[in-house]
Amino acid sequence: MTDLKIADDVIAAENEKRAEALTSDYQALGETLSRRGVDIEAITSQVAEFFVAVPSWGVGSGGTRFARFPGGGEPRGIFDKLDDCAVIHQLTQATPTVSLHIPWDKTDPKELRARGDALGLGFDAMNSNTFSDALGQAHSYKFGSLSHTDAATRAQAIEHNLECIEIGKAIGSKALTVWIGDGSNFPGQSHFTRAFERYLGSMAEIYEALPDDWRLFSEHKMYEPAFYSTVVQDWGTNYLIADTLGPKAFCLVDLGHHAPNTNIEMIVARLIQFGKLGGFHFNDSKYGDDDLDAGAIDPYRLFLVFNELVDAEHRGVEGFHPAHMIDQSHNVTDPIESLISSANEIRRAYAQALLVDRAALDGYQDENDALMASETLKRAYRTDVEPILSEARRRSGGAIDPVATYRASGYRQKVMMERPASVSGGGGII
Ligand code: LRH
Ligand code: MN
Ligand code: MN
Repeated sequence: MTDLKIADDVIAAENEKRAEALTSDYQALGETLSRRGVDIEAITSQVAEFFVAVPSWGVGSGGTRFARFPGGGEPRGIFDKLDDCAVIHQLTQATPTVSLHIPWDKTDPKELRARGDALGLGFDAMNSNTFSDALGQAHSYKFGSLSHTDAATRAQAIEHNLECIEIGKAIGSKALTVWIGDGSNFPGQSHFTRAFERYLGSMAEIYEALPDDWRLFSEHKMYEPAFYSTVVQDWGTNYLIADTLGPKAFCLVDLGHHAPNTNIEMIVARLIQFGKLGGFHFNDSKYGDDDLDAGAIDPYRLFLVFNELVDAEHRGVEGFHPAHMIDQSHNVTDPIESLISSANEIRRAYAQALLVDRAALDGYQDENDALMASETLKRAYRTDVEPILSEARRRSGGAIDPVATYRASGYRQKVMMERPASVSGGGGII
């Protein structure tokens, strides 16, 4: 029996208000799509089966390096975070798993699993943290972790990743994501080749310890916290890592980790072509690793990424099952609302990509009809698929309008009474 955070009758009452309008919008969209030869029911079922993991670290207010302005009812620890994640899933029916970050979420794995089970939540990729020092650790990561010049520091960072695998095994995770902050701030500070050799050596040890049914994701990022060079700076380096380590190693693409204007969908296509796309950290950005809500800035780019994913699905690319995860930081919104909205935007991009007429597109590409090829994508993108998203949620027991239902439930007000106000101040997390 799942421990529901929002009373069923609140969802039912909110859905009741919107049911008639949804029925009529869904029917109208069904007719439009049927004229295009698309069966709305097939799309709705695919959308209902599409899931994305929420990051445990996303349900609290993030902050910037200047300040953190906590909201009310901030989670006090991992169990409060899981409660908040359960709310997001209950209303969206799109986020049945949580991605944990260790040591931030470190606690007895048995309790983690039990709480996850009680809330109807599973666990997606584990994330290690060797980009900040944990209390009492012997060696500092100030000058790097897996690529550090000092062998003892590297050993400590490797050991931490092995611990993440052990925790993950106990809670049913099947992947480890490794993002390191290693790099340099000054030309000459670090030897590019030697630093990368040391990184590869450390990663090989982590790879060795990986269970056979696990995947190892390396996540690249162009800069920050290192501002001159970063050891795993782009998808090319990331591909080299995955290729060097072996078949269980894959590249993770965080949408915010590229130079502005980078053609991310093309990177996605390349990684798919060479069997090394591991998964995503979805978010949006305007300038850098802004960690804004998915689809908030450039929803067309999100659609174009999904266009590549659906194209791969359509072609039946072997072994293609990327992990879908969100990685965001919320400073001015209620994090639960932001994550609800992002889960919906991600499903929206998926639904729109499913509407692309692939046979027509193939033809236009072969005939070099640039305008009609572009129009084919635009036609799918311009389709308002909201009735499909709402209907998929409704059929799975979620909310037709999840943000409105969340507000009507009074969940935030309730946890504000239970959870003491957390401290604001300078220096956020990521
Ligand atoms: C680094 C990053 C990485 C971390 C997370 C907190 O910028 O994207 O995925 O684990 O942020
Ligand atoms: Mn990330
Ligand atoms: Mn990031």
